[in-house]
Amino acid sequence: MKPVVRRTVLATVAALALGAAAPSFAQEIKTRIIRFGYGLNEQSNQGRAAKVMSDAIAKASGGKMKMRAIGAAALGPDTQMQQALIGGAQEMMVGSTATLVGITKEMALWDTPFLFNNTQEADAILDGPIGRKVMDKLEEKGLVGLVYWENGFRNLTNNKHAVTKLEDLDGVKLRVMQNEVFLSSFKTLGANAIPLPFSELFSALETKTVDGQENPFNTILSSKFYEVQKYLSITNHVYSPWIILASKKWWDGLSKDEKKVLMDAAVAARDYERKDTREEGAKALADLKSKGMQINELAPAEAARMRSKLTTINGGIASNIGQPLWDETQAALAKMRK
Ligand code: KDG
Repeated sequence: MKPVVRRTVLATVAALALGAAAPSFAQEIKTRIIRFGYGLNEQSNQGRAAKVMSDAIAKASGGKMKMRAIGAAALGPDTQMQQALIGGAQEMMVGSTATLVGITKEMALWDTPFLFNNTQEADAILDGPIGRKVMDKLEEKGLVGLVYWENGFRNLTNNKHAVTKLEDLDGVKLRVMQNEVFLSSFKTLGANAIPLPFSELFSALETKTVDGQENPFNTILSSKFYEVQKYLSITNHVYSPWIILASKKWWDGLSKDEKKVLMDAAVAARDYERKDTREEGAKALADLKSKGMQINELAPAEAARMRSKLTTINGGIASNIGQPLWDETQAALAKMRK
């Protein structure tokens, strides 16, 4: 070995052995690749926000960090991606908080029917101390929560008939997220609730394995559920958040600067995503009507009946997530509503 090469190798080995930073050229070459999985398609509000986040990371890191946004559940459904993050086989994802309740039971707080009356309440609680407290519970399970995005208020679709009153759900085979609160919510309403991953939902509707489902207008449009669903009944029965997650195994190995790049990009993408979701949501309803869906709103008296029936499960949610967290949330909402 030539003396100059030998000296460089020895210097590198010595520097690394002494814990000194590796020679800068090693850092110049290394680009950090981030696999970011999500379940909706690229044209959805989720896909558009993932692109915004990817661009923000590339810009802020000068190209040293590259987020590959991989949609349409190509990396698996939410639950599979969550496990991949915990094991360190995947770096990041966005998915539903509802599919996290098997990992962190406090996430079920966000499944509470009619918890939020509007997006202002949702933003204030989710982005405030209570949302952060629930998110921090993820760390002991190997996940890091960065921010919440908006999935939105959920509404019913089905192929049997318009849902104009509680009784119309009797016996309807309704797909729900894999989550105890959603299961008990719709069993309470008389539906035959069937838990399925989002990635299997379109084919389950198409093959009539299920009669209906519930999701925000944006998702009903971007996932083309109007092609296999006739009736859309506006219930706004629960506000669903999405959550940006990182693998804790991976996250703990990042530098402070890298973590700041990711957090800043997640926040910027959140603000974009909420604005985009709300603007597109209003248009989506009109689009769904133009695509032939028969749309109805429940009469106030019927909506009130559904609400009082659905909220009978709240006691079970409170004991599951812990009465103090439940009481703190209700008190914060009461204060906002004064
Ligand atoms: O990543 C897609 C799902 O997490 C999300 O859309 C959840 O609303 C959801 C559903 O119905 O599965």
